Amino acid sequence: MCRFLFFVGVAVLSINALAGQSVQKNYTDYCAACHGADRLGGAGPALLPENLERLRRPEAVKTISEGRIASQMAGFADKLAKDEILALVDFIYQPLPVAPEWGAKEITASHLQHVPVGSLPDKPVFDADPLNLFVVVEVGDHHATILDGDKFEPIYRFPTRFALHGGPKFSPDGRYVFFASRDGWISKFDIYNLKMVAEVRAGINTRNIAVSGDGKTVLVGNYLPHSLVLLNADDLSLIKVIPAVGLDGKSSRVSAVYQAEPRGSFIAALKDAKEVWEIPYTLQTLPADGWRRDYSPASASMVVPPARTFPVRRIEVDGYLDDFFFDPSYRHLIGAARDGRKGQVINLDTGTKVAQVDLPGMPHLGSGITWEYQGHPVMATPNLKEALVSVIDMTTWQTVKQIKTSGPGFFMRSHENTPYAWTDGFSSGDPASRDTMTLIDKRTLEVAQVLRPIPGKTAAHVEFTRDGKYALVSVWENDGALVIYDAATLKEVKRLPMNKPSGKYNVFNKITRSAGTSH
Ligand code: DHE
Repeated sequence: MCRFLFFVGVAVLSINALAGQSVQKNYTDYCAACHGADRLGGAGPALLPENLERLRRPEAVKTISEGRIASQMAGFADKLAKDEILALVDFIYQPLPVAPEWGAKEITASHLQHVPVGSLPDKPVFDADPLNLFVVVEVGDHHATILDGDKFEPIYRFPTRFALHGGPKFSPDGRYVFFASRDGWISKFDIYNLKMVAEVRAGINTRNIAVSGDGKTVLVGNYLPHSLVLLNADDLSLIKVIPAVGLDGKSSRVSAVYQAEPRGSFIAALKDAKEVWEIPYTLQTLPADGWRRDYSPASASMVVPPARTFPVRRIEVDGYLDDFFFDPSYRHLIGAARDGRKGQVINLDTGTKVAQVDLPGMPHLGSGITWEYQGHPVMATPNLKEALVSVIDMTTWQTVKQIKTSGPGFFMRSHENTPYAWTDGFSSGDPASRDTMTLIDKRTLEVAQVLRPIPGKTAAHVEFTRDGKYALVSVWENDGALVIYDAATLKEVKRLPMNKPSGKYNVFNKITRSAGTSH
């Protein structure tokens, strides 16, 4: 009996070893040329579990079998058997045995300067109003479209890096747009000349970027490695890498980075450290309170960081905060943990917690917006788990109202010149609400209307033209569209076919930090 078990055991081990060998060999033969021998990516994206979170396994099987339309990815169903494809899928969802390096050396080596800095004309090559353009990110086939916001006509469509995430960020004059991909590629695109200027890979798994208010610096937040990366905005060359290590000595993923222009600083959210980091990018006088270790105050009461040294101010907080919203002055930060029911309000000047806010349904603070309600500034955020929009008074930090919507939302938008705040039902598991847009009257906090841009198809993410007269809604499907509404009559005025348009960003609204849009 024992001998029988021994032989079975040896046979199983041998089969596994063989399967392991063949999957490694198949990976080397068919995948490594584009995705890298180390799975860290090359012409194709990195194939690591952290980077594949948005790709469900059946979709991965389909991609390896059939390829991916409008990309270099070929199908392998004619070369690999079904079980070999399944083994490859299992393989790419396995973590790497050793955490990969991605430091200054690797970042610098990845740098691509497509166009010399300052060599392109300073005048747009098109007639459209450069401040009323939209940058539309189409994640279906990894492209972006520059759209004329007056005529609603595409001006130019170009390929982006694989899986962009977070809002693209603009230079202060709106001429350049910066993108981040989940694979860590940061790209700078010249909108006036419709040309990619430079690219660099700043991480292996990146969250998002922020561009400083003076337009000189780009900050990148990474999950892998645990780092912040500072780049020169003109050519995306490396300034420095800041390892994300908490006061307890443990390293942390960076959840997100933001730029706080009125403060002349960047703010970073850390996923695994009970700290918020502020990194000044200008010669600004900042209060000394709350500065820790990395920077010694020059005087007891005031701190003047030297130019472009990017010291880190650590603000210790009560718990993990990984999703942020700011009041318009950037004096207060509202932070929440993805799994928490309470948000905290931190006064960034003093570095102290000043209030707690009720956020019961897992808020998506990154989508929050603000407006004046009965003489008070309020913020509103959708909730990922409940069909509610939370409206919070930003002077008392009390909940003014929880507004019932048609489904849990993901994105929310408005504009100074429109009475409605629009939110989707994108986070709903129910197809009956995923196709809706709920319009909330900002004056009454009542639901004014529920729209169904294309019944049965997922609706998401709204953005307004610079004058607030039109709202552009994404129909989040491969055969999707931008559905453009007159924001006053709520009548559809145009429909543009798009391939899963994840988000669209109006240059003017972004660079003027409209209260109705994300910053
Ligand atoms: Fe996002 C913005 C975090 C999943 C599409 N998302 C942001 C921001 C953060 C964030 C912190 C604001 C940063 C910025 O714009 O610079 N997103 C997260 C998550 O933690 C979460 C829930 C899980 C994750 O895997 O990262 C998540 N996000 C998604 C998606 O599944 C979405 C729908 C599809 C995708 O592309 O991955 C998605 N997130 C977006 C978009 C924005 C965004 C389109 C920009 C919104 C804007 O209007 O500015």
